[in-house]
Amino acid sequence: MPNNLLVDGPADGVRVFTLNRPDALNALNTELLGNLSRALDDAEADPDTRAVVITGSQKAFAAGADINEMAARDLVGILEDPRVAHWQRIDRFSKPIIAAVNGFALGGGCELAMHADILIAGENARFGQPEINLGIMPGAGGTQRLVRKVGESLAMHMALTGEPISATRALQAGLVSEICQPELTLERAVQIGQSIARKAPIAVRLTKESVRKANDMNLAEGLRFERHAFTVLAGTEDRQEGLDAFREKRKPRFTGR
Ligand code: CO8
Repeated sequence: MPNNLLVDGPADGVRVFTLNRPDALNALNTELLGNLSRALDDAEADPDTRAVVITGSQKAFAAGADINEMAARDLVGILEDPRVAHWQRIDRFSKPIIAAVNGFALGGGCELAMHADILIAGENARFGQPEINLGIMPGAGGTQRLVRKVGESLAMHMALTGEPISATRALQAGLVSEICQPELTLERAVQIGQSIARKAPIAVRLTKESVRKANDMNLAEGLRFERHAFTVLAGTEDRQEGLDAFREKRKPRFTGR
């Protein structure tokens, strides 16, 4: 059976994961999610990996959870669903994740894209939560992350009608940060990953954590968290290096210390 997750790199600090179930439009079955989750464990442990890119094919980033697999699960099967742990693993990943999305990002595919910290979309991308058409609802963050990203009205529209939105609409709504030609989506995402890979790793880690706290905390708590993180960075060698390099008009050499 072909490997349903291709792993490339790290090259220049970036590892690329390509979802590879072309016959099912990269539908996320338990095996694929498990492979992604283990690949993230490896990337987490590897100091040479500073950012990861998740991508699919030109036709589909991922067309959702695997409907055949889901149909075979009853209530208890869903209650004890092993996929939940895999989604949590993706959510816990401490390094930046960039999604390079072409084609369909539907249901679990849209939810996976929303686990990314930066989302780059090809002009042909379609984002949607069509679960309602199947008599179910989003189950991996599609009602929670979507509303935080695009606001309640559009999130309700998407989740209640199942209608997908275009890349342009996703850009306007703030779901994606950039659109490009489909052939360039992956290249652009890797470029962004490489740019992040050149920064000070502890500063990157704390920045990601701090920005994400904005979803979980009120403003006063979030500002307190940011202040602590900012203070912690004062103890790093990379902070000294960054400030010295600026004043000496040279490029910094960050070591992750
Ligand atoms: N699961 C399994 N197989 C799929 C899926 C899927 N989600 N999507 C497409 N496929 C398969 C098709 O069955 C077809 O297989 P075959 O050739 O053997 O018949 C093949 O991929 C190609 O698909 P189409 O022929 O349908 O291609 P089209 O270009 O005509 O249509 C669409 C593309 C519009 C994307 C269409 O395939 C479609 O509507 N797919 C389903 C989209 C969907 O409803 N997604 C939501 C799934 S539910 C979900 O994601 C819930 C997540 C909950 C997570 C909870 C975790 C704990």
